[in-house]
Amino acid sequence: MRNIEWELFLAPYKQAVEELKVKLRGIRTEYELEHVNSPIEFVTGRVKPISSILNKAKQKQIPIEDIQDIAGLRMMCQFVDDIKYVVEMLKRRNDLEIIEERDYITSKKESGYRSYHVVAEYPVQTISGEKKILVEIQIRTLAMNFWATIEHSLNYKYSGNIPQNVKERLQRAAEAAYSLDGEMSQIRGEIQEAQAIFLRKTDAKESE
Ligand code: 0O2
Repeated sequence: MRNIEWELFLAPYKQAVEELKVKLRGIRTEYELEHVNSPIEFVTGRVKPISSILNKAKQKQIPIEDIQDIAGLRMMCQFVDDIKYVVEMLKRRNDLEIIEERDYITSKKESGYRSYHVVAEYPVQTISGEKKILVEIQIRTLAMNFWATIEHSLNYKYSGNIPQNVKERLQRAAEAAYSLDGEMSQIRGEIQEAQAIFLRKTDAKESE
């Protein structure tokens, strides 16, 4: 594909990512306005780079239109239990339709990776009408995100061939992150109470 063709192909994906970043970040804002602890800590989004699209299509022997994560969003939660809640919230939305779910929390990947993935159809309004495109939303805890970000950069460094000893350390680190999530869940009430006090103090200061 020529540059202009890529631009045209990627335009609706870019639009979807931009729209969904605003919409999903808006959920957190609503919680903040209501002074209720948000199940969403932060949201990021990106359009897959062309080289990664080509690699994935080649590796999976599929046309590029079938790649499910050209438009990708990530929703980070403080607690593991928030993930289910966020997924249910996404299911109730009428601006997207979830067509697939992958639970890598109950069944972690061999690497140690944990996250909950949903693939959704999202309608983008274009000058030639509505275009339904696929978006992948990854929902994970802050600890899972920390691990995945580091493992992703190591994978990049070693071009997908991470040395065995580093792989094993990463698997152990993934378990440590999961156990951290477990510990934090045990004291969820305490943490949220402290955060509510902190929020009230910040609000009071701002209105002085
Ligand atoms: P990037 O750079 O994040 O875009 P497959 O890639 O075949 O395993 P599939 O069917 O495409 O899987 O979809 P899946 O498994 O739902 O999601 C793939 C994406 O999940 C990856 O995208 C990563 O974002 C994330 N992911 C999956 N496994 C791992 C892992 O072991 N480590 C890390 N750090 N992330 C993982 P891409 O295209 O690989 O990369």
